[in-house]
Amino acid sequence: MKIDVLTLFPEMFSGPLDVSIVARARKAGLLDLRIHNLRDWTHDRHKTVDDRPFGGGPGMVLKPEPIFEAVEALADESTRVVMMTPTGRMFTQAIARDLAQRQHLLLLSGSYEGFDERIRVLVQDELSIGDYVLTNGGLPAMVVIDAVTRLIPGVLGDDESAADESFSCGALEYPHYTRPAEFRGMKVPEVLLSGHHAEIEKWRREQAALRTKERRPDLLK
Ligand code: 4GS
Repeated sequence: MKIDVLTLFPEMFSGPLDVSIVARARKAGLLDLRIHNLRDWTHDRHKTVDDRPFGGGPGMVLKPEPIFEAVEALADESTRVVMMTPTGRMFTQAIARDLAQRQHLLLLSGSYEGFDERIRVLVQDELSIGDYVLTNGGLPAMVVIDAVTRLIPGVLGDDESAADESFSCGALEYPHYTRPAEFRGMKVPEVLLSGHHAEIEKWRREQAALRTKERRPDLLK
């Protein structure tokens, strides 16, 4: 899969995408990730990407021209162009699964400024990572890249993906324990030490259901 990102802060993207599973996917050639600076599609000496809003008011607005030129250069008919914005639909695991099927994504990260409304004709999808206001769309793009990358076939080992399958079905995870069996007076539930696989399975299912009911009843529609 190929993912292009258009941002005013390409330097933000080094670090999170250079470690762990995403780094491994890139090295294995399963993810071809390219970060582009929006300023590369300006033509003036100052590399201007923004301007004052028509109608007045505070703040600046990202000009349409560099964004149109960049999208025209980076996207074709098969590209899914996705804009990161709090006005988008909420990003979920189901959307991550859908995006992971695509050949090519182009993610647009806004800055502290808004996009000129007319760039919306370029995008197929607008996504928000949650109801809070960030300083720019870099983190939202990285959240999408992270969640999508681990779903690209071949990225997770059999063990890693099997562990996910069993409880990514809309419930919260069951509680996990490792050694020691007693730590500072806190004991691991007896059933987990029993070696009785059917009983363990049943306990985990119950715990997952209980937790989901208590903490995230909205997931149990
Ligand atoms: C989000 C969000 C966001 C909104 C970008 C204010 C700078 C900022 N983008 N999910 N302008 N939450 N964007 O907060 O996607």
